[in-house]
Amino acid sequence: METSRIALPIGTALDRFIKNNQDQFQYTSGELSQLLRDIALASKVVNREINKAGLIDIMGAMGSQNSGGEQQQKLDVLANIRFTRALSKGGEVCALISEETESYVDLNNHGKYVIAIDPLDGSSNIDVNVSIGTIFSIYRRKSPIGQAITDRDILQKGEEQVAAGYILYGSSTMLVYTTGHGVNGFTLEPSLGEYVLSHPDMKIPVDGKIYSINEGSSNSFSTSVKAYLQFCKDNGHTARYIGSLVADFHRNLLKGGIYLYPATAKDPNGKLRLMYECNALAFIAEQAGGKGTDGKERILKIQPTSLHQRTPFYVGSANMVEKAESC
Ligand code: P6P
Repeated sequence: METSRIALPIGTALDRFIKNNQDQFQYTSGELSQLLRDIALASKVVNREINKAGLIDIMGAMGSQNSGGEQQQKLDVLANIRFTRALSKGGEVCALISEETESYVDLNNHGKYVIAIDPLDGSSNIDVNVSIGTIFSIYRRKSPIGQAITDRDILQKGEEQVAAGYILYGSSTMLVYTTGHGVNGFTLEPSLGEYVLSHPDMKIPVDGKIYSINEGSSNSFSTSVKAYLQFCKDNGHTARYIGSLVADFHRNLLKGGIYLYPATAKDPNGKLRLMYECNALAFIAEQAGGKGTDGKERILKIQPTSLHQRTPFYVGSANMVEKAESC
């Protein structure tokens, strides 16, 4: 007997979700849709290249360095080109801050938004097939539209973000973002090329048993960081560290946990970047009920003084971040 196949509902596509929630975005209706659509499109292109990394000549280093003197991988440069093109075509962005470029890129004086992006974080993991990610923050420009971009547009505190998110190129490709009204996760359905709502209203557990830190640097950790790590070990916590920020952050967001990148001898101000790594993830963490600090104050309260400045970063379950701060 013919059994009828039950067609599973496709679920809410990203475009539909944005339109359904447009009223939450305080600016004129189409802009956020356009921005997120541009980012989603670029991520699909990058995702396709990443999935072929072993087969075409885009693995390995470019032989050039980025703003922080780190070796650029070929995919770093490609991802930066893809996101820059997508965001300039949309016309909504006046300036782009990227890990891959020394200064900000002036895109369109009539654009209303400034975007800070790490096009491909953890890219050194590409060659060993470990998950990597894109991290982005969206700000509203401060200067009048049509005028030249100023530092007031560029060096904004994390609390000024109007939206933020990440794409995780992992066992599945996910886009997770917030506009300040909670956090929602979308999974790419490759056969359709659509991001579909898979993790509505994401909340990070208030406590957890996972701590993520590179203990290879522990000789230079402060006594307070060492004390917190000892607390974790005395309380049977599990160490999980992939060495790819977005992957570590995403796991801890779902399961509860804390990611720490404190000051070390090699990186006395921490390794991670305020503008295009920490601000976005701290915003998402807080929107999901967690915390993001530099060990003393909220990341989102830090006034940036330079595009590529680094900061110590403690992010994840609220109770775990508070405990780490209290050590
Ligand atoms: P370490 C990747 O280079 C990165 O920026 C993050 O994705 C990752 O969490 C961290 O640095 C790893 O740094 O010093 O532990 O190798």
